Formats: sequence, C-alpha cells, structure tokens
Amino acid sequence: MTSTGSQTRAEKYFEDGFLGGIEVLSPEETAAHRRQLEDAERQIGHALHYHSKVHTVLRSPFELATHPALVDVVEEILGPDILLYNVTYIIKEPQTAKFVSWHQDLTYWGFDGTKQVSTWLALSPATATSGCMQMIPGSHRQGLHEQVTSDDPDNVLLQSQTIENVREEDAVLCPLAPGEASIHHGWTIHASRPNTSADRRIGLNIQYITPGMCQTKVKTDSAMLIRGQDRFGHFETDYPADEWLPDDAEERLLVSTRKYHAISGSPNPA
Ligand SMILES: O=C(O)CCC(=O)C(=O)O
Repeated sequence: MTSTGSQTRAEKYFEDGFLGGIEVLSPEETAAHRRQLEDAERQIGHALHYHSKVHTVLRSPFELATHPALVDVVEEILGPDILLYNVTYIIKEPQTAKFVSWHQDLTYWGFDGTKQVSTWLALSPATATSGCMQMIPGSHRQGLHEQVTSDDPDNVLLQSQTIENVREEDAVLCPLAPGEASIHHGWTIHASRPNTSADRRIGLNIQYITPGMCQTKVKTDSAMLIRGQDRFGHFETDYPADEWLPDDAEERLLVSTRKYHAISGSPNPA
C-alpha cells in the first residue's frame, strides 16, 4: 500500500474524504489523450460533454478509467473487486461562467450503499484560476446533507443541486497538473468556480463502485467489471469502445445519458 508521509493513501482518504495529486499520465500521454478527445469533438461536436458512459463509444476514456495507476488507488480504498460505473467529460471552456455548486455526489444515484469513489483526471491545468475543485475536508463523515434544487443555466449540475450554508472558509483547493488525478468520497462536499484562465479546463470524471452495491431506483443498471470478481451480478454489462467513434456514438451516448437522468430524476437531454 502506497503511503503519503506516515499515512497510507487510504488512511489519508478516509480521514479527509479525498486525495489529490495522484500521478497517472506522463505529459506525452496527457497530450495524446487530450488530442483524442479534441479529434472526437471535431467529429461529434459537444455530444461528448456531460454525457454518460463515454468509455463505451471512445477508447481514450476507457484506457484512462482502467489505467493501473488510477485503479490501484481505487483498490486501496474499495478493495479488490471493482466495477467501472460511469465516465463523463466535465469541460469548462476558457473565460466562461460555468461553475459547480456545493454538493455531494451520492445523493441521487439510487445506490443502497457508499462503496463508491469518484476520480477526476485532469487533461489540462486544473488551478484556482481555471476553476479546480474545492473540497470540505472531513465532510464525508457528516452523512448526507439536504440539497436544494433550482435551474441555474451556469451551474454544471443537472438540477443545480446545492447544499446551503457551507463554511467556505473550511474549503481547500484541489489543484491538479495535467495528467494528475484526485479521488473523493461520495459524501464529500465539493464545488468549483468558473474558468477564468485562457485554456480549457478538461476533466474526466470516473465513477467506480463495488459489485455488492444495488441500484434501488430502477430495475436495471449497468457497469463493467475491471478488477477482481463480481459475485453478485447486480448490474448488466457495459462494453468498452473498441474502435474509433462508432457511427451511432451520439445515439448511444443519449441512451446512456437518458437512463442516468431517469435515475437521478433530472430532466432529459433533447
Ligand atoms: O468538474 C468539476 O468542477 C466538479 C466535478 C464534480 O463535482 C465531481 O467530479 O464530482
């Protein structure tokens, strides 16, 4: 088990509710994965942004989500049996007002447990200026908070869900160099500000769960076993992209995203 000073990474994660600065990709690999995304964007526009299960239509996010340097940290936290649940690009264009309000991830996903982690892998600089994530250390130990919903077009979250009266003075920034990742617990309160930098802020959000988790909101849900064994069979199987964007990539992304929105109770994308 890898350590950070006298604590293991897992101990630090369970104390703070998140870990930053996990080195995953070399500068060359980061540039190559950014290029793949931007080539795909040239083909299907913004259909890749904020849509679910991009790893089922594009090889690059699948390779990133299964990168050993990332999955090793996930294993230290979740144990040996790991399902890949969702992969989503979260992109804030330069000089735009898009932000993420204070929230917890596990509120709407319908899981019956908390054996889940979110990782966020930077394909460009995530800094205070470009709107990197901010976390409230230890907030994962407070359980779930009430979130109010609204319809703010600049809020990246589907229902602009917001935890009110967060003590912002307790927040710590979680900056990431390109190729680095952070990992956070589904109850950790976090947010991010607009990107006021000159570059795009490109992040890949990757959700992992354990096979024992159950979906309680809909009859069927899907995931992909990426390490260990699934002794439960609670999820149908997602398949990784094995080719450059298939012809029906946009349609498939829309189907996955509609399903995700149905689970989270959000309005469906057009
Ligand atoms: O990309 C962001 O700024 C926020 C992402 C987020 O909320 C998450 O990864 O859980």
